[in-house]
Amino acid sequence: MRRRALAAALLAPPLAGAQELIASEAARFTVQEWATGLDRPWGGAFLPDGRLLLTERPGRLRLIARDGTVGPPITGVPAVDAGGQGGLLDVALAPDFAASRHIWFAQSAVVQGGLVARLCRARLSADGAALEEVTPVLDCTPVQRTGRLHYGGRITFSPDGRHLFLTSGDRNETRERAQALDDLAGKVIRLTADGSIPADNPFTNRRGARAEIWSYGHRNPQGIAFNPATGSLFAAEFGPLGGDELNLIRPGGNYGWPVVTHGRNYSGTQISDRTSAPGMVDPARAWVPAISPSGLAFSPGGAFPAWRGQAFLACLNPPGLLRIAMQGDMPGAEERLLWGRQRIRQVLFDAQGLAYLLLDASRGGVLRLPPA
Ligand SMILES: [Ca+2]
Repeated sequence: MRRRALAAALLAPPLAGAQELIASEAARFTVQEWATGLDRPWGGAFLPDGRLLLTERPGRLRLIARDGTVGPPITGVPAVDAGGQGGLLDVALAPDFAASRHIWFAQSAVVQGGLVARLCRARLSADGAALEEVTPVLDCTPVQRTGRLHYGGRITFSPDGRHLFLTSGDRNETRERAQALDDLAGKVIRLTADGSIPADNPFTNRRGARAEIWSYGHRNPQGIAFNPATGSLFAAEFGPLGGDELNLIRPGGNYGWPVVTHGRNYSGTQISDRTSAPGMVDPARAWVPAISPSGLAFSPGGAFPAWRGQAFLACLNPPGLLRIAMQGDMPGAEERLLWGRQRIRQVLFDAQGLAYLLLDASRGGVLRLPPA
């Protein structure tokens, strides 16, 4: 792949095989086409050796070498239903991956003639070629007979490695699922690192409530990450027409959907006449018009010291990368980077602080942003 700096191309779209210089308010970086030929990459996790374990939504899992070389599909991935917004979704390494080689992933699965978002654990073989001991751990039931939208499907671990968090969407057909505590749709779910239900979850002792629930009232959260400066958990979710949200997630919190929202139906009609209500948590930030935020990550700094602790959202429509300066847990000024170009499903940072952008296209790939 040719890689040359094009200082003159500040506002031009990226050229195939080329490198482009971008001057951000906080940092100067270049844009590299790092990995190509990927079909709707959705989530990824860096292995300790620096390779990237990456999902493609149609149902493939691959290892990407440090130079961007795309490996063959890893065998043993279970069947997914890739219709609508479903498929193979996020992947995360178990905190003890170096010893156990365990990984976790989310997918849409056919169950009882319907569809469900499913969390699985597996072991990545020593040579990285196969998944072994694939174990479904949790289905976000009840199973839904119709509709292939709003699975959520993003996974993160707490910084201490003791808990796994999974986002689950409302599945779109019946919005009130997000408010129902006997239903795992429209939730942030918390499990222990081995997949069991923690004894200290907020609804463990509430009759009729699912003990896996950490927070509820979510529409379609596809971003989740811990703020390294404060240890707080944040999630990003798609609103309907307008009303996308960044939320500071607290245990037992009701985030309002569909009772309160800043958004409207796609037809323009009203969903709710309220954007806020007692007992419901207001978003840390809401966007009207929409930005369609999928993945969320906080920069570790590294090669970009000025970005340390700032939040980055992968946006689909309008497409681009949104940088949010954080003051503790308060979102501050925003900067729109690479705006209006390519749909970005997820943003990842490697150990050196370089950002990787997963391009949401059937002929997609991964961009890398090294310092200029
Ligand atoms: Ca909300």
